[in-house]
Amino acid sequence: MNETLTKLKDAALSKLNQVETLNDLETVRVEYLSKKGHISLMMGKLRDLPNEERPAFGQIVNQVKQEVEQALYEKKQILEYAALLESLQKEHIDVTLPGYQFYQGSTHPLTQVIEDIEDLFMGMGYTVEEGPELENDHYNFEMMNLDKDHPARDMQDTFFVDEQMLLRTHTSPVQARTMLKMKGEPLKIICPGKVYRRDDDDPTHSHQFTQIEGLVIDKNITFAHLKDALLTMVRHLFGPERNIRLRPSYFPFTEPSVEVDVSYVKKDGSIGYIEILGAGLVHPNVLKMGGYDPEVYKGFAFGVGVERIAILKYNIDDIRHFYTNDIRFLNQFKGVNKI
Ligand code: FA5
Repeated sequence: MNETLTKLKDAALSKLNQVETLNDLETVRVEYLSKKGHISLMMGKLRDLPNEERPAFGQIVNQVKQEVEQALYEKKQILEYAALLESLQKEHIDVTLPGYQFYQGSTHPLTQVIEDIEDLFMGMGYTVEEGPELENDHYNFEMMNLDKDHPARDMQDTFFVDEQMLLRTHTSPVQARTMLKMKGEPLKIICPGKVYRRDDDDPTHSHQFTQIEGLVIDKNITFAHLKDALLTMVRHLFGPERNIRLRPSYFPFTEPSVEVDVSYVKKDGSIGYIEILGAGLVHPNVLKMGGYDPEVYKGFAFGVGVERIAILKYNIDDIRHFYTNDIRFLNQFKGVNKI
């Protein structure tokens, strides 16, 4: 019996010695140490032996079992270490390689101007309203006192989707929409957004640009309130040194109406003026259509071109820079305002 056990042990140890993979090691473990393995079967033989032989036999089987288990454990350590080394070599990481660069973006200069103006007016109690870019003729023109055949429509030609729907030519339709929403209550709003016109592109004109509308309706509103709001905005944007110029103008939705120009230094050093907005006191017809009694309520309104503000603020020579997405141009506006 002892001889059988010694052979069994030698065979197990020899197999363990030759094993090269963890899979093969498991096969040997199952063969010798599992429930139906050779060593366990030898344990089973204990029952067949006379009582006096059992302790000695049990001791030897246990010893064989321990030796095989120990050899298996050591082999496992060796194979696992080898596997670890192999995978470390395969997944080798070069910590000296430069890391990925994460570029910090920034908001578009036009967005920066819009947010700056929003902050200013919100601080003065205005709320921000928005309206659709695909607008109904009714709001874009008719509610703004421009009938179907009004000649002033020519100044704001645009793309009509069908008889009734068009790409809005200004942010003024948001005036009409808000008036109807407010149902005759006093209001104080600004409305930023994109607008579209059949204008030929040049350094100060684009077929698509951005406006911010302002509208205040209350009792006792006068032209002085309008002038104060405009001066506050211009001084906030350009500093107290900048001059503005108010020119009498015509808009069907305001009476009287003005256009406002801001001074700037031209490339040759001379002073020029660039128009930034149109404004006026809200026309009684517009108030009436919006649900306000013009005998009780008055209002002022303005529509400012955001690109024109940005052109002046950052000394930009061509409006088209805002749309061509040249990263070298856009990178100059990182952190210009708080972002
Ligand atoms: C209007 O659009 C009126 N709705 C403004 C207004 C609102 C007047 C409320 C009275 C009361 P106007 O067409 O002038 O007005 O445009 C207003 C501003 O938009 C201009 O002063 C200019 O700054 C800008 N603007 C107009 N056309 C263009 C264009 N093609 N490209 C870039 N900016 C433009």
